[in-house]
Amino acid sequence: MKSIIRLAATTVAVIALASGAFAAEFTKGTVKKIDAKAKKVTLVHEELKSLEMPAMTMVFRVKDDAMLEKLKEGSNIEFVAERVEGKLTVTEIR
Ligand SMILES: [Cu+2]
Repeated sequence: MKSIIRLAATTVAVIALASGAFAAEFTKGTVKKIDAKAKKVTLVHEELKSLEMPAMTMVFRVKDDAMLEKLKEGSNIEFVAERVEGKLTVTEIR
């Protein structure tokens, strides 16, 4: 019984590690335009492997206002994009 619990705990740890690494996959991009009112940003982005998307220029929603303040038109960023409620959203920036 103990070994089963240990195995389960190990499995959970491995899954957490794997998904964590997946979530933290940053993609390079350049800020082209910011629409603070609509909470949207146009990014020229490199290939987004997590979304199976080739390099292109496109509009993303941003997760929150604090993120918008960090962005400046023309600046190079690294970001994480995810599908939130069916819409492509920038969820992390560094
Ligand atoms: Cu795209």
